[in-house]
Formats: sequence, C-alpha cells, structure tokens
Amino acid sequence: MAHKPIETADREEIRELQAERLRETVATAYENVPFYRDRLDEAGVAPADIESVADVTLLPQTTKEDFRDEYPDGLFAAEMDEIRRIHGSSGTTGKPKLVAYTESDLEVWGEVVARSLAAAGVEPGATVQNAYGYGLFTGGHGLEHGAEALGGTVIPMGGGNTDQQVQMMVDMESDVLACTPSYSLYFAEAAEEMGHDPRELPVETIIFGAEPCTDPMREEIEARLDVTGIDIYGLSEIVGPGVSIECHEAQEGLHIWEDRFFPEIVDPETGEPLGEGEEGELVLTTLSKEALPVLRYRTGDLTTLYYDECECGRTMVRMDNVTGRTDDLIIVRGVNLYPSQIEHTVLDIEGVAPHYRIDLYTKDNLDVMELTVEMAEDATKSQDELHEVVLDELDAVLAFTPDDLDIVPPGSIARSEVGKVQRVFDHR
Ligand code: DLL
Repeated sequence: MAHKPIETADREEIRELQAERLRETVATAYENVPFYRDRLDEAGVAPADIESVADVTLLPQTTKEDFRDEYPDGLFAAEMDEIRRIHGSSGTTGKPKLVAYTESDLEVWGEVVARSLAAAGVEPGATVQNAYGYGLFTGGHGLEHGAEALGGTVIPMGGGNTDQQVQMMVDMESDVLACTPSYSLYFAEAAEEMGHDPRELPVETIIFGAEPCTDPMREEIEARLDVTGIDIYGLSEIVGPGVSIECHEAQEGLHIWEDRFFPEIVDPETGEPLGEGEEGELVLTTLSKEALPVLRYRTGDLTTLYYDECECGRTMVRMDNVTGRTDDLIIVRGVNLYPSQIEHTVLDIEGVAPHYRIDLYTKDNLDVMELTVEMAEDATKSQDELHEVVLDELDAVLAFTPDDLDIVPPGSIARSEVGKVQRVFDHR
C-alpha cells in the first residue's frame, strides 16, 4: 500500500506539483547560489521562463566536477545557521562532494526513505538492522532516519563487525537488514562460519543499494538467505538513499519519488534528452531541497525510465536497476564492455560463486584484462572444466574473452566488509 497519496496520483497531478516545485527550486537557486545565477544568466534563462516541466531542458546541467570546483559550500543555498547536517560522498580521489540539509530537508529525506521502506514491504514495528556505514556517507543515517519515521526499530550497527551483526540479528530477531549487496553475501558466509544456516536467520527483507547488483547476484542473495532482496537507489548529491526503490509487489524497476526528484534520461555523450524506454544517463533535479537545490545533475548512472502502470498501483515512474556507470566502461581490444555484463554472464554459470575481480593492465601499449572467478563450494565441475565453460560463455554472450582467466578455489577472492565493493582494479 502507498505510504503517501501522491504515490498513486494521476500523471497530471504529479506534473502540476512538479512544475510548481521546479519553479520554486530554480528561483531559490538563482537567488541564493551565485554559481547557478551565473550559469542561468549565461544560458539566457530567467526563473520566470520556467512554466512547465518541459522547460527543464532550458536549464544548465550540473556535474560532479561542479561539486568539486565549488567545494566546500559554493553550491549551498542556505546560511550555515539554517543548515542542520552536512554529509559527503567520499569518492576515490580528492575531496569529498559536500552536501547540506536544512531541518525541512532532513524531514523530506526521512519521509522518502520511510516511503521507500513501505514500498519494500517493511511495516511499522519492524526491526531494521542497519549495516550501512555511518559518518559522512549518507547510507547509515539515511536508512536510520527513514526507518524511524516509518515507525520501525533501528539497530544502528554500521558497517563491519560481522560476527556481532549475526549475533545481534539472532538475539533481536531483526526482520530487515539494510546493507550493500556485496555485504549481504559476506554476512551469509560469516553466519555460516558461525554455525548458522543463513536461511534460518530471522531476516525477511534485505534493502540493498549503494552499488550495482545484477539479477544473478540478487538471485544468489535471495536464495542464500531466503529473503526478498529490494534494490534502493540514491546519491549524496541529490539526497542520499531514497531517490527510488523497488516495490515488493513487482520487484521490477525502482519507483522514483517524482514529487521530490525530477528524472530525465540523456545521451551520455551529448547530454541531449532521450525518449521513454531509451537507455541513457540518469539526470536528476531536486524539487524541494532548500540547502542544496541541484539542477539537472548528471548522475553518471545508466538506466531507462518506464511510465507504464505497475502492479503495486503506484503511478510514479520506474527506472531500471542501475548496473553500470558511464565511467565504468572498459575498452579492451576494441570491445566496449561494462563490468556488470561480465558479472551477469559469469554468475549465470552453474558452479561459479558470486565473487570475481577484473584487473586491467597495459602490455606493449595494449590494454589487457585479467579476470579472476571464484568457484562455488558446491561446484560439480573441475577448475579446468569451469575455465572452459566460462570462456565459452563469455565468447557466446559478449563476443569477448579476457586475456587471462583464473578460476580460483572457494573463498580465495578478498571480501569487503565495509564500504562499497571494488571489483575492477585498473593498473594502467
Ligand atoms: O550510495 C547512497 C545510498 C546509500 C544508496 C545506501 C542506497 C543505499 P553515494 O555514496 O553518493 O550515495 O553514491 C552514489 O552509488 O550514483 C550510483 O552510482 C551508486 N548507487 C547507489 N545506489 C545504487 C543502486 C549512496 N541501488 C552512487 N544500484 C550512485 C546501483 C547504486 N548503483
């Protein structure tokens, strides 16, 4: 059931609300953020030019470089005395992108995460064990606030301490585990080592996000822990977790909370808008953020939007699961590939565990890929047999084979206990 009536409103009502909020957002950005005033002036667009949502395309786009250039607070639209919270996304290099929230922003964030949890089938009274990291990262605090706003009980475990997490889940009978997809597998392995059957643990729903999860990976998580796995998406620049989530009824695409975030899909090369059903880069505009209004943010995440009806009754647009980013693209010997394509193909093979790594090198001025794939505990094929099957499958599905393929025994690939998993190691 929808948490808020707007989730099932008709398109016209949604469009009207979006238009009203878009006008306010552009006006706030223009008045309070010199960066946006300059950009809008350069584009020759005045806030009064924005009438309907179709006018969003008149607005300049914002990139992650803009966040970096405006570090620390150049994009903030509120004074420090109105800002109640700062978060940041670490990134792998350089300074974090800092993001800010007023009291009202925190309330909206709590509301969209509460809505997300409700869509995931989590009910008030549920015990939510939160294994997302706390600190500058938005995962821990975001899920906590939303679960409390829904009327749940939060166990703020944060990342890591897995033995303690398993024990806590058993002792407190946690219904929900919130964590990255890779951590849920780590959690299952640790539980097994502690003598538990992961399928017998109390958890019924895993709210996973913050990193991509292909279908075979989801199937593995759901089977290993006998849970429903729900994909939640979000990013610090826009709010944190809670931009969109799968509904438990359909588990097919993530409903974007369109009354708060306006989505578009653009061609990643040209930045030009693409039509419904076309895959491209997700671009988001905040519709009610006070401290950090963001116009047309180039997320770098690749997906597709669908406006058709969903069996859950929600009318809010759905996006496909994000399995790739524009900057993930690997080009080896002229073949363009996303790591998720390799993951999808390899994990579909019987006898392969959901653990792999991709190493990229340069040899004699050419890019070279080494793929390491772990065998499942219950694999019936030998290492050599799996080697052949994996190569054949990659060739058949992707018309690609790595320069080097290593099939390694169960447990050989290092697991990540905290943060986001890294599977691609670029040594070039
Ligand atoms: O990862 C927010 C979050 C926390 C989302 C907890 C879900 C759960 P950032 O650290 O700013 O914020 O990273 C945002 O992570 O642009 C995507 O590339 C990726 N990402 C987030 N959720 C998903 C997902 C949080 N469900 C970046 N599937 C985004 C795939 C995701 N990628």
